[in-house]
Amino acid sequence: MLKIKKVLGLVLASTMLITMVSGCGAKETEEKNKVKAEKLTIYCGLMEDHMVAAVKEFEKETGIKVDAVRMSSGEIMGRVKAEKENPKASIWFGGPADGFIQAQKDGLLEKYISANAKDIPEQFKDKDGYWTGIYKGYLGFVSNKKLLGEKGAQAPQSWEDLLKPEFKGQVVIANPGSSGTAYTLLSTVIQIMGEEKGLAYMKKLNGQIKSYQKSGTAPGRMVGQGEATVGVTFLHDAIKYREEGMKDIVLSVPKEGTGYEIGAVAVLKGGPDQEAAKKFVDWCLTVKAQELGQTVGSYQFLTNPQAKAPKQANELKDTKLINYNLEWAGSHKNELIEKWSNAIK
Ligand code: S7P
Repeated sequence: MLKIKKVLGLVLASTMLITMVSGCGAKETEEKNKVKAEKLTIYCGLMEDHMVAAVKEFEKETGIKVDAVRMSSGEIMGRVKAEKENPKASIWFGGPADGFIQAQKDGLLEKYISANAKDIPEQFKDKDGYWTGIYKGYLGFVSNKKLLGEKGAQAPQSWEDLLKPEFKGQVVIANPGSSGTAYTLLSTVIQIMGEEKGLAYMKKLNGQIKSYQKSGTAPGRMVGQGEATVGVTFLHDAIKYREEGMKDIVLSVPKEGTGYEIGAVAVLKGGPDQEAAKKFVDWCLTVKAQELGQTVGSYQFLTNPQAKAPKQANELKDTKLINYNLEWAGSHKNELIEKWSNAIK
């Protein structure tokens, strides 16, 4: 009898154990499925290949499924504004912070101070936590060595040089209305020359323009392919094209100094999947995420002091920068673009 009781006791105990273990397994699977079900829609201002690499790594690390669309700054702003009542995306990833400041003023951003933001120096983030900087890039001139040679011209060394007769119809920039890069150009010129002289300069520059492109990355590519002699772009983009084989690319910087971007990330207000969005911001501030760009040819300086800057950025380390007033640039974005548009009519 005692023996039977013992056996029954053992059977009961092992059944309980199995139930507990399989219960744990079910819970784990349920947790996993929950993570798997998490998703995120991102509007991205970075180069396409950088965006793809970031999405792949973030998905791998978190299991969150990401849907990302590459657009220029002005396009992202337009899309987010149009979707204000029914937001489709939850993250704005990359592009100059001027656009983020404008978006914050328009009530389109959600405040989020990531725990990882403690690692990012003050000058690279919004003091109220609406956006956080992930990289820094310098504006400059890109020229085509072969075309310069054919004209007996030198690469521009100042903003005035772009107005030289040899560059008539040979300058390519993007449209400040669509492009964050081109807005950095407009705002830089106005910060250096003052509004009146700056707009007069942009009007003269308009007479030199071959074409206005949608994206600020286009001038480097066009100049590299010999479609135009000079352009204004973020210099790290020109380095990328040169590395990819456009050997005629030469870089130069205006001696008066140049403007720069702080590339940012932010949570969009009222977007779906806010928790996943916060995880994405957390991730963007990590060393690993910041060092990912250089593996696909994105050579900006980085905002996390522990992250290793790409060696290619070394070439730009002595660039003379102006004291770019980002807050002013962002707050006056709509107004300056309208004034520029009227000035070049
Ligand atoms: O990812 C490279 C990069 O230069 O692209 C952004 C650049 O402004 C292009 O966007 P737009 O088309 O709006 O001009 C920069 O933020 C970034 O460094």
